[in-house]
Amino acid sequence: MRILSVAMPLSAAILAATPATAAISVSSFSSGFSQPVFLTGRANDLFVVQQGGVIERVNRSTRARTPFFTVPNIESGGEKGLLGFAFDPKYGVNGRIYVNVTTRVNGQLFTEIRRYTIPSLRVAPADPQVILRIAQPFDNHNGGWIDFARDGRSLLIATGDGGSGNDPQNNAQNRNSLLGKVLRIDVSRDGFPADPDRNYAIPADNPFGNEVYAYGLRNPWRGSIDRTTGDIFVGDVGQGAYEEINRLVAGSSGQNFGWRPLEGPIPTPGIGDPIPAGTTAPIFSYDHSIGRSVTGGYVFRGTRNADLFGRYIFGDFITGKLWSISPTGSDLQDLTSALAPFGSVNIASFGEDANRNLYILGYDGRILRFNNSLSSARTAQSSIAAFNSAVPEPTSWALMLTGFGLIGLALRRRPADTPAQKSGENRQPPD
Ligand SMILES: [Ca+2]
Ligand SMILES: [Ca+2]
Ligand SMILES: [Ca+2]
Repeated sequence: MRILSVAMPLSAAILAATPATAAISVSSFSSGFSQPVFLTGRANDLFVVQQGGVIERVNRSTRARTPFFTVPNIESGGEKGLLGFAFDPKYGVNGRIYVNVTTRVNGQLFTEIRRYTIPSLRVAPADPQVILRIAQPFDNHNGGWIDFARDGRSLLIATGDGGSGNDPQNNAQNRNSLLGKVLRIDVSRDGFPADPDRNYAIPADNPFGNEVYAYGLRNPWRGSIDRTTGDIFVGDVGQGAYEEINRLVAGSSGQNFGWRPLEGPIPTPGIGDPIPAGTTAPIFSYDHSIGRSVTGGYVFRGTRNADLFGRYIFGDFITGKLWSISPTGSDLQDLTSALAPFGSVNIASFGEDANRNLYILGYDGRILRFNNSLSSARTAQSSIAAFNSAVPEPTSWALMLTGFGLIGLALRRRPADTPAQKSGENRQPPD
């Protein structure tokens, strides 16, 4: 477990330089999707996951679109719907896909992790199989990201704190709750034969002997695994003060990322909980003068852009800001100018194709792609060498933002989500 003190030398704030800009360009890849919230790739195809339940296949060369699968029986809208998607690592032989959806049964909202078998590949048994069902106390904060860990059978699931504001049930700090967590479950077998809502097993090396892999998260909308290093990155949407990027160094688990006692680098305004010992600080955070809803991205491992290779790309849903940082959170680059030709882009998600090239999903239906860079002749190998020799550095830009955040805190304090704010949910998946 990697433990970082949350104590930050605030006196050092406001000394940092402004972030560097980078000559990165982006072009339109496709458009006309309905609330695209995720994208992944296999071979020469992209799979565009849309919040209402439709998954479309897009040929990367011709850009022709064909239906792939529509997830039935979900409740969509606001922060609900089809929120996460993953191919089984053995999809080519078993045809299995996994989705993270919200659904309502007898008035109760649930998160369900479901497995479907694509009929064209294999005759499906009783589809879907609900792998995991979690009751949702409130409609918002349903997390979303799922993906398979590198072991090929453990599914990682990002769950929100349940919803409302200020995590009123204190779910995120409760290691017996499945809310406000990164969960890790073994979907290859059923360790709970008597429980129809738990059709998976607990990996033997989970840190607390249950589903919990890391905790203290508010609404971890988008995460990713760096397939080169095994590090896991999770963007956690903040409440009224800070947005943050969290990192689980490869092989580490059990981190407490701090919510609700902490929001980003500061005690959550209006909470006053004692700060738990041994919390893990975000590698990067920014306050609400910069952006208001972080969209976690990817460490770029594609072939198209050597300038981005090995850097973590992420953005903000509300302000359309686009950034990159080193995997330790240093060396912030502002890439937002690359989006200027496209006007305002509500960055709902990022996604990778089979070559790990990166796409940006605009919630209005546009899919953008990073262009080849001028220096793309640089080999990936040299970039890997440079990355591996990198040494963690202080997050000076985050420190500066921390300083500004504290100065402006009293002015920006926001209480629990109000009905008016809830009614504004339909503007975005993550709040
Ligand atoms: Ca919820
Ligand atoms: Ca079971
Ligand atoms: Ca945190």
